[in-house]
Amino acid sequence: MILHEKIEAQLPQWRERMRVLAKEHADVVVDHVTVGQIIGGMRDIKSLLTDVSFVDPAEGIRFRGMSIPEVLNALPKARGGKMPLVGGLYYLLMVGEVPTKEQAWEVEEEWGRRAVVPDYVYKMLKSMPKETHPMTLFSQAVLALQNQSVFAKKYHEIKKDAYWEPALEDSLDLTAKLPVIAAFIYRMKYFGETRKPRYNPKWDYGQNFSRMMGVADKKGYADLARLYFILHSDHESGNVSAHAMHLVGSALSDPFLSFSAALNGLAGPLHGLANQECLGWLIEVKNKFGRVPTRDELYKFAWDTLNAGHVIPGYGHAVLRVPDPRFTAQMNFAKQRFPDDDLVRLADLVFDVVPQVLREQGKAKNPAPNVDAISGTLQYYYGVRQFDFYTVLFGIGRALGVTANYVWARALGLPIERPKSLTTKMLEEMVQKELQPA
Ligand code: CMX
Repeated sequence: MILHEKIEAQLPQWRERMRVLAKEHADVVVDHVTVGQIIGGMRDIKSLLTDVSFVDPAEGIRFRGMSIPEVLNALPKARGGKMPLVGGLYYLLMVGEVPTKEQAWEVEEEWGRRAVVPDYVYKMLKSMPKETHPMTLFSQAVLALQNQSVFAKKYHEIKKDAYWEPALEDSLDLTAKLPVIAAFIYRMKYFGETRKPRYNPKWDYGQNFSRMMGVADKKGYADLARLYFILHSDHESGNVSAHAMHLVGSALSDPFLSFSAALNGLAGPLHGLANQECLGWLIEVKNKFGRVPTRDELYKFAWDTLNAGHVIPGYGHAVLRVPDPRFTAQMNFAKQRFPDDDLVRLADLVFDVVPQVLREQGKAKNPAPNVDAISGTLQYYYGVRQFDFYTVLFGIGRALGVTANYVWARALGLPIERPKSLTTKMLEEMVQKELQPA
């Protein structure tokens, strides 16, 4: 299997780099930690290791060193579409090289062979109460698949340096089944349909998802699915979903257990749920005016939101200090395909007005849009209007990045995570010591 061969070939070199760092330079100081960072959610403490992606505050995410425009340009495109094959992105994240079209298709074909979801998972989903949140169903389905884990089965039979191999098997199985499960949840929850979705190995990941969701492809939803999964795949290791996957995986819990945990974190309103809030705000604006407002009307509405003590969703970022390139890629997609859509015009106007308002308010460190400022708008255009489903879409994409990290964490033998805690009294004593005259 192509990913297996490519990763195996790189292992000696990566393991040697890790050995040199860990054995010969373990005492080199990387960062210092302040009281504010300990109380403030460990913000910005440089303490995680990943080579899969890096967020540059002045530029945004880079996947394996490549910016979003570079990735979208370089990866092989899907047949009949303008967006790259998701299989090509998975190859890039796993291997660190841009694949040829054939190599990208090898990943797609692996997915095609593995995209069968066992009957008991469907039965379990069907037996859940109707009002269950789609993210709960999604996470449950992943957990239910855990008994299929090759990693869990082989754990006692193999040595540590071979863990990455069943981890890769599980990662491919998991990522192959996620679009099938998500589409089933979508059709079941909102349309009462319980037919098993059929993944056609002749089509790529995006096309299959579009067909299984029942969203007519003539309008380009397959391309949006490809773009969406690529853009949401990875954002370093410190965000809640990626970190949850890494943390649980560091206990050698298999990829199904670990990814279910990642989804539970993604389901939180401060993380993956934010995209639905952004669309909600845009629709609130549109409903209030009954049309796309003028610049002045929007300026006042934005100030009213702030004065009411609310944030403007889709703007600001904990790390980024420029417009999120994931926002820009999605805005370009919308402007190229449906520039006259009211919500797209509104999102564009908001992009013009809100940064100015946030700058005038002077609080947000970054007044620019983040990925969520537009992502819901695109789904809405294609008829996926069930807001609470949007985080499931995020979850499919996020699986690509976090499983690549999982495989490499096992390949490099990264140990169980165990930071040290302090008590409040200890922090106060440290502060007192600092304040005492020398
Ligand atoms: N509207 C109003 N106020 C904002 C703001 C916004 N969009 N963004 C930041 N601020 C405020 C903060 O609430 C904070 O105010 P207080 O000092 O009163 O607490 C102040 O500006 C400083 O915040 P910051 O350091 O710039 O931002 P944080 O790192 O604390 O928070 C984020 C980042 C994304 C949570 C914040 O910008 C926000 O709430 N944005 C709106 C919600 C949103 O879009 N979430 C999606 C995030 C997507 C992602 O993480 O990928």
